[in-house]
Amino acid sequence: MATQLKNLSDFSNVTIPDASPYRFAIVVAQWNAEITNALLTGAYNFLQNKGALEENILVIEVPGSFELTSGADMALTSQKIDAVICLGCVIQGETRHFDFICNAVANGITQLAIKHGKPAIFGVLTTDNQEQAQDRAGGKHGNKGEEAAATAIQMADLKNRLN
Ligand code: DLZ
Repeated sequence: MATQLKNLSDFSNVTIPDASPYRFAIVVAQWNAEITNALLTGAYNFLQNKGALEENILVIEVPGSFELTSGADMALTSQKIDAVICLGCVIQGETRHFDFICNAVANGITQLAIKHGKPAIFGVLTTDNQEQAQDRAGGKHGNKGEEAAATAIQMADLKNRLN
């Protein structure tokens, strides 16, 4: 049964479908682990709260956000997964690394969804500093891992209804 999502300002009027029929992979980067672990907790708990079974949530760690695309591709290729959630945190530094990683992962995840015909969700924080990241990983701007999980459920359900 669909339930009304609470506590997320951007999603407050959105009805999130029942997640119990679906299998999810959460691919999480280890760089900025304090932030990405908080995103993981938000995403994992959200999926469970919407009915996803523990055995239907596969968590995969990759070194950095740049590796999210290949980790998610491996999951979608080798496992029966309905949607993959990519979680990472890229913080602006003094070099252009930030731009390369952000562009690569955004394009990579887009291509991944098209290649597999399955939802691949961009749950990557791209911030100027640590404080902005904390604000979005359980701080004053909520937990973007929860929003990524909500999107994954919505898209898995959409694909199911279109099939
Ligand atoms: C190298 C690097 C840098 C400088 N910054 C981040 C970051 O802020 N967030 C993140 O997730 N990963 C970072 N990385 C690591 C890259 O994502 C990647 O793991 C390496 O470039 C190896 O491919």
